[in-house]
Amino acid sequence: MAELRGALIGCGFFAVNQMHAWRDIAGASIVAICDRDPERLKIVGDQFGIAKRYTDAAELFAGESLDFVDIATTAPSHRPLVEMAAAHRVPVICQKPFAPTLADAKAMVGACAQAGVPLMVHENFRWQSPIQAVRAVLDSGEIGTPFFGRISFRSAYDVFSGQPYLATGKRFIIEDLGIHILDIARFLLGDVSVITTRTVRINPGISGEDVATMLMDHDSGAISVVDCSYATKLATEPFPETLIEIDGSDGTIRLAQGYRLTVTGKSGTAITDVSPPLLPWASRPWHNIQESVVAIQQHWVDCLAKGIEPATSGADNLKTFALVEAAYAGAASRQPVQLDTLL
Ligand code: NAD
Ligand code: 89Y
Repeated sequence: MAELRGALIGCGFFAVNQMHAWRDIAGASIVAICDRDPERLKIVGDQFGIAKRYTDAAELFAGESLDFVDIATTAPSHRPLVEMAAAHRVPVICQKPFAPTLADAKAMVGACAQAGVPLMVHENFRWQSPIQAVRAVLDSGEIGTPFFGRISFRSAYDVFSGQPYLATGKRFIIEDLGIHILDIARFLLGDVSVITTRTVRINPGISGEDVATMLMDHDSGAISVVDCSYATKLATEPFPETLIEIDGSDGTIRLAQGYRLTVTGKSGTAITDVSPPLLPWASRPWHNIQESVVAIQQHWVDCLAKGIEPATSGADNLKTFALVEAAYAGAASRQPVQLDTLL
């Protein structure tokens, strides 16, 4: 099969990882890039040897014949760009957070469905190899039926120097990072019916909340706690590790700092090192996230080839996005929020 011809829109901080990953992936390559900032366009174009460069996405779609487009801009531009891709019948990947509001997200899913265009949200955390290792243990049946989970991300890593916009939005940790951890909770324990949330801001230099604690009822009957913080100073900084505790009817899973996986189940206790590989272009501590970018982009290419829906399709991501909206609503009202009122 001929290589898929892709274009990348948004050549900022995170897009560099996506460009590295596209070079590693069989079956697709990036033939054109777009950024409204000519400086970013030049930096990424020169680094990856891409000659076709556009400062206007409309000109990109008009000028190129594309098999897919990869949108790596920040959320405010996602809806117009996804709708532009749908109008040109170009399959589309869109970075998280999928949109500024759930109403926008639903409209984007609708536009792609109506155009018959595949849509995947770049929700990559569930593709991290330690998280996939936890999923594999659950699938093996070793710990029986899960009844409790804690999915935890606590750090004091300075994310603001690389992503200064994170310090200025009214919303911060749930929308930016919690969205991944909520998605992991869905991936491991299934969909959610009710969420209760408390948030607080510790860092006086930012506008949004930097600590969030969420309690969720899953349709499976399991209960989980999702807790996120960028105000937690630890002896050894864990960024960007997600730590996991799952209790099941026949045992337990613990994914501890340092990528140490302990499984106690039907066949005893096993301790494994599930550290992600350090790809040649990757850099610690981001290598965990960087590896997952390759995995999700390869998944996209495989799904396009087979004509099947990606795991984090737009439709699937509405359920993760609804958790974000519900968390903010519940933090404001201090009341539990039912998810079926939003979806
Ligand atoms: P950034 O601001 O560094 O880069 C965004 C780029 O998009 C900028 O260069 C900007 O000029 C360009 N842009 C914006 N609107 C445009 C438009 N309409 N047309 C063309 N170009 C446009 O942002 P970033 O830190 O790279 O983040 C991008 C997205 O990636 C965000 O949504 C962020 O949440 C997400 N992100 C995801 C992960 C992950 O692990 N999945 C990690 C970090 C960031
Ligand atoms: O933007 C965020 C993301 O998606 O992963 C980590 C991050 O870069 C900072 O919280």
